[in-house]
Order: sequence, then C-alpha cells, then structure tokens
Amino acid sequence: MDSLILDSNTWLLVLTGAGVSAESGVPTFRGMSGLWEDQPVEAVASPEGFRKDPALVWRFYSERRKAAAAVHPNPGHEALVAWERHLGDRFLLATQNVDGLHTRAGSQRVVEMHGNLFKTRCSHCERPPFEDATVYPAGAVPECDACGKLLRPHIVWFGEYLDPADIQRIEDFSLRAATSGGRFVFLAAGTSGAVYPAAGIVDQVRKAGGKTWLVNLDPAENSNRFEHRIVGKSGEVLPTLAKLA
Ligand code: BV8
Ligand code: ZN
Repeated sequence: MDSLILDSNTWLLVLTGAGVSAESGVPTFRGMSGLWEDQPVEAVASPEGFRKDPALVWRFYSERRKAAAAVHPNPGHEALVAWERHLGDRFLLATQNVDGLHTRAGSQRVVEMHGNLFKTRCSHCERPPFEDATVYPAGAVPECDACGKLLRPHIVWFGEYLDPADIQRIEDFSLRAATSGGRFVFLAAGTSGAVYPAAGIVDQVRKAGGKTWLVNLDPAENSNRFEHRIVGKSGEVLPTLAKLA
C-alpha cells in the first residue's frame, strides 16, 4: 500500500464525510439509503422542508443531536489530530460532518462546511448562531427570544449556499499550498463524492498540481478523479497510512 509521507515540505488538505464517523456509530447518509422516516434527507434538510413542517425538521435534528452526543471519536478522527499536530499550519481539515466529532477528538484547524448540529440560529433576525444541544420534545418549534420568529439548526441545507468565509478559507489554504514550493496533498476520507461543492475540491486540487488520495469503504462517485485510492475503513486505514517525517 502506498504510504503518505508527511514531512516538512508537505501541505495537507483533508476532506471528510459521514464514513469517518460510521465506526463511532453515526449512521451514514448512504447507510440510511439517503432516507429518514421514508423521506429523502434532501427533503427534510432543506429550506422547503422547514417551511412545510418545522416541527418535523426539529425532530430530525433533535434525534441526531441525541445520537451524536452519545457517541465518541474513533481512531480515524484521532489519526487526523496527530497529523495536524505534526504539520501545524500546513494542515487544514474540511468536513461535511455536522456531528462535531473532529473537534471533540482535538482537531483545531477545522472548517465545518455544512454547519454543526449543536448550534442554532434565528431563521429571521441577524442574531449570531449560538451553542445549543437541546433535544426539543417532538412537535416543539423553538422561537427566537430576540424577534419571536422560528429558530432553526445552524446547518447548510440542500439548495443553500455555504458560508463564503468557509469556502474562502479552503481556497486560501489551497493557494498557499500550491505556491509554497512544497508538496500539496489532498486526502478525502469516508465520502461518496455525491454532494457539491465538496465533491469538486479534488478537481481544484488537481488543477493546482496537488496529489490526491481517497480512503473509502466503497467506490465513490468521484473515485476516478483520485490518483491514490485505498479501500477500507478510515478507523483502520488512517492510523497507519501516514509516515510522519
Ligand atoms: C449549493 C447538512 C448553491 C445537512 C448537507 C453540482 C452538481 C449537482 C448538484 C449540485 C451541484 N451544485 C450544487 C448542487 C446541489 C446540491 C448537491 O450537491 N446535490 C447532490 C445531492 C447532487 N448541493 C447543494 O445544495 C449545496 N449548496 O450548492 O448552493 C446552490 C444553491 C441553489 C441551487 C444550486 C446551487 C449544499 C450542500 C450541503 C447540504 N447539506 N449536510 C445535514 O447533515 O442534515 S450534505 C450531507 O450529505 C453531508 O454533509 C454530506 O455532504 C452529504 C453526504 O455525503 P457523505 O458525507 O459523503 O456521506 P455518504 O453517506 O453519502 O457516503 C459515506 C461514504 O463513506 C460511502 O461512500 C461509504 O462507502 C463510506 N464509508 C462508510 N463507512 C466507512 C466509509 N469509509 C471509510 N470508513 C468507514 N468506516
Ligand atoms: Zn430572531
């Protein structure tokens, strides 16, 4: 198996998806065949879904808060913490996961591209997002105590734009890596490559001359866009994949 050399010349951008949290007991989207209570996740995790039935959407996220609070990071999360400690500012972790397990494992240089389960914001006023681990009772729809309108999970739903600041942080890191004179490496783990813009990062890295690695249990929709592909469980592969030099 090729080994990933992480030395003083290496700049590493990592992208993770639901597969990295699977060994912690968090169901993947594919694992649920994209459905929640026979509804396509895209339908619930969308502005339309919230407009149509905010109580249903809050039940969806309250259940996921409860589940995520009951699990723990796995060796896949921990390996990424060790890589970050070794590379420092030549490391950035972009995750599609909203479960907060990377941060709980100790990762610091993290971009939560699709938001965080344990944050809430107002669907109407400019009140900043706030920490909120509340598991709301079924049927409840919390209201904003600043403007009285509905509160919503601080999550990027399908059809919603990502926070431009998050996109900028990933692009800035990629530009610095690509012009550093060092080796720019991109590794994606536990992701099916089905959701954009995350699934398109591999193409941007290749255009910038970066090396590309995929660690995944099954072939991903964008597998053929990666030079190095390792089939396996991230919790088993990541701890032994890198040579820290
Ligand atoms: C946007 C938060 C502008 C919600 C999420 C271009 C082409 C086609 C479509 C589009 C496009 N550009 C935009 C779109 C539309 C859309 C999109 O991509 N749709 C898809 C379905 C085709 N994108 C958007 O809407 C984005 N916004 O583009 O805004 C815009 C606006 C209007 C109109 C157009 C454009 C917003 C996307 C973010 C949505 N929010 N999450 C929540 O979580 O509740 S996405 C959500 O689904 C996750 O965050 C993640 O991104 C995705 C699930 O994918 P994965 O994480 O990869 O998980 P999955 O289960 O699919 O796969 C797991 C993999 O792990 C599997 O391959 C499995 O083999 C592997 N695995 C399992 N166990 C293990 C393992 N691997 C290793 N070890 C293991 N143990
Ligand atoms: Zn408000």
